[in-house]
Amino acid sequence: MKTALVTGVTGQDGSYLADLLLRKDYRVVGMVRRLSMENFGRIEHLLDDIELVQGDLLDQMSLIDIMAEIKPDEIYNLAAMSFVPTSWKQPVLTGEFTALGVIRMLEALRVAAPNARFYQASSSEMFGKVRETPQNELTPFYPRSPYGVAKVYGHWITVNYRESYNLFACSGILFNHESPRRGLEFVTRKVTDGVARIKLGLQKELRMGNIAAKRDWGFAGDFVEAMWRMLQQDEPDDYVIATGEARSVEELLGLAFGHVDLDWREHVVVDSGFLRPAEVDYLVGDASKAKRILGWEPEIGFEELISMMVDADMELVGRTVAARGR
Ligand code: NAP
Ligand code: G4F
Repeated sequence: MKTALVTGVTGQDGSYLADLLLRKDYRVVGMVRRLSMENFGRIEHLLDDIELVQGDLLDQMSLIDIMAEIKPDEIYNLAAMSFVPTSWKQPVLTGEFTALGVIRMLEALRVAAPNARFYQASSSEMFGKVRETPQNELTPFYPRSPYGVAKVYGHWITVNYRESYNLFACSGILFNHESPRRGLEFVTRKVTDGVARIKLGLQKELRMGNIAAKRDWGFAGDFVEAMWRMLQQDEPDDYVIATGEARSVEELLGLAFGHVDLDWREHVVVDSGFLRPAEVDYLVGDASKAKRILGWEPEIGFEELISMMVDADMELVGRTVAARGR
């Protein structure tokens, strides 16, 4: 039985990856940071099947101790401060978590688990003000946020440790991926939750930022499969993971409101408070290397993804409404 260590197991991707690794009969150890109250909402269904250890990307010794103790075969470094707007409000902390956190993980691996295979959660946000379209593994980076800059550091330090110490370290450059487990502040979930609240009478309007922005949106459940496949290859490498199709936030609004027979124009208010100091206008990925080498392709398309998310939020918000009525 292989042992996998997953940082960020309480997050969207961590929870889907833990589901997948359990299906593949791994021993799954999730690293969680100490909070005054547990936030196990996304992994509640897994708590009997996974082990949890306490550690923090800010604390080097905790990472070394965990790796020495559990002796992982595979390490998936998903933990990060992942919300782009917060990276302007807390740029130093973002650098500590999202950039230096990666080298702390790699240093721990180097001293305590040098034979473990390592996955780094890199991001299409590194392409930022894009140099070419679509973006592939050779496209130069031009990050547009403190988050994107931190991810560029995490990406290159992973490549550097692979080349310096001959580690099996891979970096997945993942384009946006979403699900019913997505955090409420990200645009897809903000919209699907907003649609459910409007449809069920809990709110009237939805305040949005730049609705012209375009993203290449896939399903998180498909994307964690690509992470796993990267660590099963003979050689470590870096891969772009994307659907190859870009949609605008406006198209997202049309689909999500339309799914419950609402017209988004009657409810959406553009609010300059949600605009970013520097925007990433248009991202679309070329995942042909992942298709060729990993045999990976997305299964769930954008329409199906948004319908799934609206349906899930209708059910969730519906339960809140019913509980209030009791
Ligand atoms: P998420 O839902 O925001 O989850 C982030 C996870 O990191 C949470 O489990 C969080 O723990 C943990 N974390 C944050 N700071 C930590 C620290 N100092 N020590 C230990 N754990 C810490 O993010 P996600 O969407 O699952 O994304 C997973 C990774 O992929 C992130 O690195 C993200 O930047 C990257 N990524 C995501 C996408 C995407 O579209 N989703 C695309 C490209 C790359 P708490 O629960 O305690 O807060
Ligand atoms: O959903 P978002 O906040 O995601 P963003 O900034 O693309 O970042 C996500 O994907 C990255 C991969 O490229 C990850 F690395 C990162 O961790 C995160 O998961 O915003 C998407 C777009 C942006 O252009 C934003 O300006 O939607 C636009 N948008 C328009 N109105 C909005 C809103 N975004 C948010 N969050 N809220 C709005 O009201």
